[in-house]
Amino acid sequence: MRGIQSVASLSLLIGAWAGPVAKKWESNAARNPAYPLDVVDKLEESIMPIVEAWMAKRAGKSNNCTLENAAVRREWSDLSVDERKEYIRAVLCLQSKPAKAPKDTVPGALSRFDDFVATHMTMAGTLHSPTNLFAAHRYFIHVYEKALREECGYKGYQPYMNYDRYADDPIHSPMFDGSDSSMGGNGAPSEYPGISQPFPQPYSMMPSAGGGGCVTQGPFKDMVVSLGPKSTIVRNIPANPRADGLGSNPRCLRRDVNRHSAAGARANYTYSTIVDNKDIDAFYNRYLGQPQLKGDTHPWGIHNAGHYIIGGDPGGDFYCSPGDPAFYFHHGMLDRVWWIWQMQDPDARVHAVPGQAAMPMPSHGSGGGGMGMKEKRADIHDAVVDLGWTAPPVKLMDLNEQLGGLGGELCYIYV
Ligand SMILES: *[C@@H]1O[C@H](CO)[C@@H](O)[C@H](O)[C@H]1NC(C)=O
Ligand SMILES: *[C@@H]1O[C@H](CO)[C@@H](O)[C@H](O)[C@H]1NC(C)=O
Ligand SMILES: [Cu+2]
Repeated sequence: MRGIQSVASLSLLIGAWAGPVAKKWESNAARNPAYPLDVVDKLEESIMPIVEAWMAKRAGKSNNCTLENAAVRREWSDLSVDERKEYIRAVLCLQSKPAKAPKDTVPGALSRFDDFVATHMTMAGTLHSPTNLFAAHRYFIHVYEKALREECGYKGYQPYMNYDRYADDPIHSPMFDGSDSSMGGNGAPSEYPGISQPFPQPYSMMPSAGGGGCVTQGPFKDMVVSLGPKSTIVRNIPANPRADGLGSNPRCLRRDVNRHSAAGARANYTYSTIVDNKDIDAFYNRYLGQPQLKGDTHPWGIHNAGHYIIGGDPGGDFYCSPGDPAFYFHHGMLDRVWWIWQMQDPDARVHAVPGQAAMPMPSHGSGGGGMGMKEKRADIHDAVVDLGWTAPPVKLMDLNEQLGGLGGELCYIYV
């Protein structure tokens, strides 16, 4: 270990960041030639020397997490077709395992997969306050990835969705083309009205892209959605037997794979969100599309834009959105964006938490408006992220470091 570290720091000293040490992430970094690097991918490549310098500085404080042993989360289409199928197998496995959620409070959780949906519904305040949004979703994805690996024998890591790759034609992309190595197809044409957005006319509605009905192709065509709805997004969905949405309400997976939404998550939007917002609150606000920029024809903010690429039910429902397995790809991308932002200036940014100038999440779809209370800055080091019975409560500030946080349990990078 010591030998490896000194070689790594030597390579830093001489300014050659691709030193002689075999890095797991380099050997894993195969790219799909169909997608040339976009501006955000290039920005990510450019931070690697900074990441390396940061890790050298953190030596002894990263809980044995190193760039050499870090897990690698990759973009969906950079995985081989067999790797994609292996991921899909693990998700289907999670959907076939019995739920651990308490039956009396969450009778609608039919599987381990649903456990995570129920957590997102019941702990929505914890997950979505300005202080918690980034960190709590980082933890949420981590525990989902852990369940795929530990309970379903998945050997890889959670893939992410680089929105820009699919923005032109998402329904014919490796994410959503309905093939057996995709995350399922589009929903059938329906009366889907689109999804309301927190912006004045003419941007108060994310228009339908023609889908919205049941997904009929691909690995999730027979998926049973049970929890929710809790918001009323899609017409003609049977109401949940319980007002809190936690009852059993078996129905199909509905989607409107939406290019209008994706247009607001193109690489130039993501790039600008990262590089034009040096302050954590400004970054946080822009990520949520706030305040609306003059003349912006796709003002959703990358968070909403990424969500409504999927839309439908439960993807368009603020509370139940993790009920569409594509949710984790979207929040994986957001986590990646946060990491790239942090690494623009790690000394100042890694431990920054959105605070007093952060605007609460605007109401979108239905629900979520003004979510959660702001923590007092003095209390931030005591703040806890509690995902209920899904995972042990952890300190908010332990989630900021992707490489070494949570006592080393968080140890991954994106390529
Ligand atoms: C780091 O690794 C060393 C040697 O294997 C071990 O003794 C130590 O407990 C580890 N520290 C943490 C925080 O995991
Ligand atoms: C991104 O590019 C599109 C045109 O391709 C433009 O309409 C939009 O305003 C740009 N957005 C940003 C944030 O630069
Ligand atoms: Cu969420």
